Amino acid sequence: MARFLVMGVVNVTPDSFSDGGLWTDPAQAVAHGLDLAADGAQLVDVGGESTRPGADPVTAEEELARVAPVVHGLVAGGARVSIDTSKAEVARAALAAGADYVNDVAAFRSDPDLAGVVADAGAECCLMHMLGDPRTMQRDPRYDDVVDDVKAFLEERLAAVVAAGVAEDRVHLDPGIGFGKTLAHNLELLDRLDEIVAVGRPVMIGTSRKSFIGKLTGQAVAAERIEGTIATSVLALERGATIFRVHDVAPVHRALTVAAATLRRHGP
Ligand code: PMM
Repeated sequence: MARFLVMGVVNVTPDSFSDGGLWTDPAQAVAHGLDLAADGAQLVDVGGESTRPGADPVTAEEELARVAPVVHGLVAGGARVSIDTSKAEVARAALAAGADYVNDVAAFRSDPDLAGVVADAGAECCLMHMLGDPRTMQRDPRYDDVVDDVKAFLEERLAAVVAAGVAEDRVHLDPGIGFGKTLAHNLELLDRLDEIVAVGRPVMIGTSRKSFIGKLTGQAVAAERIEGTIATSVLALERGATIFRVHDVAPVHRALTVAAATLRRHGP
């Protein structure tokens, strides 16, 4: 892989925590995604189900109705598209429409057919750690050792999807910042991210605008948490992460470009 890859976020949901309701019109969502691609996003991640704490699930029909026109429009516009879903039916339709990456916050646990869909398409995928589900995950999350526990989970899920037919070299791993984690858990995962990188697969990190940044800075408005997004992304790059899922693609891409040029192992 190149030095790093920025994944731009387009949530086609009424209720995502930082951009919910902004991109429910498909034409506007497509235009926004193409803007993110022009800003440096090599992948545009399209999501039709909110995963914010407390969110209720949606049906596959509803999710597909939200994302299908956006995936089609982005592919037609020349963008590389990722589908953010836990459902095989949604992933199958998105891959058929030209997406080639499946980003699942449930790490292929919630739909037994998802691994087969990804394997058949030869798509890349991301397995993310989450404790519980979005409705319950922020209720007093506990770990023996958050990094050891997340790492063991990701190793188990990697083995499971490979056993289900997905080629290991198509799989990326994500510790799931904010998904069943306290502020202290998130900071420890970021600080010790090299231990997740040591599993041996490319690591994705998603700190963009998340509430732990607001807890540190006092910023209540998610869209204003850009400096914290940049600080944590640069730190994660230094620890070995290579894929960055963010809303504010242009500033994060510029920051990572400078940081990567500075780190000897990433080269000029
Ligand atoms: N975060 C969100 C949604 N999907 N996927 C991965 N792989 N990693 C993340 O950290 C992640 C994700 C929640 O953020 P959003 O509501 O702004 O999309």
